[in-house]
Amino acid sequence: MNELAKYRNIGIFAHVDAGKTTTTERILKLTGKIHKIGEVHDGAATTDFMEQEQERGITIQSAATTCYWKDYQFNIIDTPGHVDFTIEVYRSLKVLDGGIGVFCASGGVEPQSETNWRYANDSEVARIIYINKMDRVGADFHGVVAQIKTRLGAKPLIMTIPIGVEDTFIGVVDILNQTARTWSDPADPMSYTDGPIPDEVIPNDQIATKTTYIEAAKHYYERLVETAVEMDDEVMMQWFDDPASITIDQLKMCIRKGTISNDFFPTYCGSSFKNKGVQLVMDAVVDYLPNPTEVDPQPLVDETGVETGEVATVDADGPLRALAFKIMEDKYGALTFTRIYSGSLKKGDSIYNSTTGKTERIGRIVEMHADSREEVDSAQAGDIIALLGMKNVQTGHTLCDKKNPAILEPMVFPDPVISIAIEPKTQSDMDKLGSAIGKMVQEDPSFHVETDQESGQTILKGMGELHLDVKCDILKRTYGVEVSVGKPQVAYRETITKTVNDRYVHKKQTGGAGQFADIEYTVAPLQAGEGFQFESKVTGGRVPREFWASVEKGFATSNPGGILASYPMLDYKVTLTDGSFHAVDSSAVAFELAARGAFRQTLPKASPQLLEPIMKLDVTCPTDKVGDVIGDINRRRGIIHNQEMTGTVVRVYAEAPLGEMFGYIGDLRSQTSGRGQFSMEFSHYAPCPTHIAEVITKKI
Ligand SMILES: Nc1nc2c(ncn2[C@@H]2O[C@H](COP(=O)(O)OP(=O)(O)OP(=O)(O)O)[C@@H](O)[C@H]2O)c(=O)[nH]1
Ligand SMILES: [Mg+2]
Repeated sequence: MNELAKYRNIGIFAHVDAGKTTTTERILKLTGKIHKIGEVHDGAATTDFMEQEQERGITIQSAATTCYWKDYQFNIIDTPGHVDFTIEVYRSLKVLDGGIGVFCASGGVEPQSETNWRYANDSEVARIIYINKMDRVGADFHGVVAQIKTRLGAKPLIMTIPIGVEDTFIGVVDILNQTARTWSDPADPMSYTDGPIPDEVIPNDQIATKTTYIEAAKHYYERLVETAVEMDDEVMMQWFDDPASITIDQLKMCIRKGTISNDFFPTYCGSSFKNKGVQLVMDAVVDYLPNPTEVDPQPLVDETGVETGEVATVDADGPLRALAFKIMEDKYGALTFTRIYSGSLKKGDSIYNSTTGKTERIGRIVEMHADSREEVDSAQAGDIIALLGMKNVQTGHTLCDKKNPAILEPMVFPDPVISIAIEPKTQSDMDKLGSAIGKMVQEDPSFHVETDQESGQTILKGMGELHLDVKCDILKRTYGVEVSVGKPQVAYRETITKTVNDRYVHKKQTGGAGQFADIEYTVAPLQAGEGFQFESKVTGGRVPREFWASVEKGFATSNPGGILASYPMLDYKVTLTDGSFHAVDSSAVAFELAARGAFRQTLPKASPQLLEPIMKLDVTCPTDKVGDVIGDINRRRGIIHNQEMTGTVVRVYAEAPLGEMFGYIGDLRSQTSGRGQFSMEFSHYAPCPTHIAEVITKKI
């Protein structure tokens, strides 16, 4: 087992198609983990091992793999870029210590890169930046660096600049070492030589002024030193006194400090596909990204999720604190991916699940390599491993030592925005459906399943059309369940717009003990995003304190109440103002039932309103088609926020209701002769126009 200082738990994240999986494949080749490079578009990349990934050429689930570079253990998670699978990025960031943010040299800062970057900011994950696809037409290293500054508000620290561009891209200038690394064979990442920086003028399309590579290298070296020395007072003083005395090791130490504190992001470039530049990124992972002991330790919380002030200190000899962050079903059963923050565990150990209160024995421990695995006997703080044989563990559960229990900060998952109804084709499909769905829901907390009370249909809920499409495909191919699939439906919500004061008395006298609860209350609308709130202002014990929670529960569990169309009610507050009770007949149940009655009685009087999900759109289309594209977005009740010209294409930023966006990709393709692209993510809920709301509520 390696010492903790030599661990690097890293994630690779970016927009769809930026080259995360292609880059991971190169890392695996360079570390000797695989012998032959497999390409994404041939369905052969190691980490895209699901059939659905190979056919579509996209990553759907994050894949973990372990490899060694210069004696350092890399635990790498390759994540998907498509917004429908964003939960995979979210949960990976939770368990990683550092990341590589990949950007496409011609696409720039694309929407999902932006979203994932912000997630990483929230989790304070240290990152290096890798600008990939320098060989592509339209590649513009400095343009992307500028976008990173303006769009992400981040500070890139330029560590390499490209030599040549597009089909003349041959390698990079290593700014810190003031050397040039060039590759001779695009199929072989090892075909490089380190030599002097070329004494040539940089092609105009990269830098406006006619500088040479030597001049540019000197310029960026000076910037790099100035930025780096600021991280350490001693080095800074030494630099003031004698700039020439600063060593490369001192600079590396300073860059490491600034990277870990998120002051800046060491920035590299290359072409993973053409096998150029990836080694420098791997060296940067070792040199600049934190080991598990260098990141803020995970906070512990109490049963209600409030931080206790204690943390899970990264120490193999400490009490066990591990987080189950992903469950994956494969042919051998359920694998529980686990990050150990503190302590260690061995095969056969009994561990305590503090979320469920149950104890379980660990069957086997494996180190994952995409879909293959290597058995290990034990694992310790800092490790990311998978456990076999866990029965009652779900995503987000804390595993610990029964004698010294603790709960790690839980994970929060996004709510699904669309749903489809499915129906098994035959009785045998019906029989298999329940267990298949059970396993799939375990694997993916952003995938929900419900049974429609009236029609008896099974409703699948997810993050987007692609998400549910993939689920239906998994049902069919992995579990052999054939289903017919309905049209996608939008997950609407309801709210109220008026404040109402009201009273409800629940009274029942049937033979024995009666039931009595009397409540007076106000229901009032809240701002968007505030959810459901409850407060009691009752004084003088008119409704005893012990029943307040029952009143709250009664309102909360009445949801979805079917006020307009049976969608969950959002953003409203109930204030209990007064009431009365009976010494014998009042009980928690009576007050809960009173609140349920109150919900049905009062919410319809508070001018309920239907809310629809609004999506953020980012559409790219050729300049001559932009009129058609904008016209179409307007017809879909969209609002255009901004347009940006980049080369021969226009990027249109807009928002539109999800209900109008089904099948959009087909329409966009036909408007733009197949050249348009778009991405869409959930933004917020907004009131649905009356004429549309009427149609929807009538359907129910
Ligand atoms: N020209 C060029 N193409 C590349 C480069 N890197 C990746 N590609 C191609 O871009 C496509 C997408 O690459 P992937 O590695 O699947 O991208 P990804 O970021 O993993 O995509 P998702 O996981 O679906 O979000 C593939 O066809 C790659 O061969 C590169 O450096 N240059
Ligand atoms: Mg991928």
